[in-house]
Amino acid sequence: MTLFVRLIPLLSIACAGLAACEPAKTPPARMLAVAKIDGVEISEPRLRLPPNGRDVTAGYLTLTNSSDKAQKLVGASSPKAQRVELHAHLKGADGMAQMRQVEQVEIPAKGTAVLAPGGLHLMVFGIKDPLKAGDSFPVELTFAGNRKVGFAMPVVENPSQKTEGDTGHGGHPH
Ligand SMILES: [Cu+2]
Repeated sequence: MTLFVRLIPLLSIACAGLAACEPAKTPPARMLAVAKIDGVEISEPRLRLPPNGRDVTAGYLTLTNSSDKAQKLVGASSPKAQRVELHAHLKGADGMAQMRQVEQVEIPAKGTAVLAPGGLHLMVFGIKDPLKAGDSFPVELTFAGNRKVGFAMPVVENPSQKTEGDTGHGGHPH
């Protein structure tokens, strides 16, 4: 009982100390998960504003797998687009990077898959309504086992007025 009474003031001091440090421990907002499925967190989603007059663009995000088994992203869709494909930039026989559709993106156990400019990306075709920066674009990802998760991708400015593939030497198979 005596011990218990003595501990209280010590704990109070410790808690006050932690609270003071809290702002520095807050993770950057960009890493906050917007959705989670089977141990995979989706963060940093963004859709590049389509270049002028186009209805095609690329979307990016980060997939963080906290589970102890690999997970596979196998597809994507949006009610606001005709179709969404998984794409990668792969080196062709001529050594030039070309954009290609891929069947799946693996997120290793306790690992990360980053979809970013010049690499893996979501390719969005046939966008139905004109977009502007700041809009929310709904996307649904499908993981192996037909597990689906939906979230919104913020539409971001595209200073280059290009989309993936414009510099990829005609890599689009369609
Ligand atoms: Cu692409």
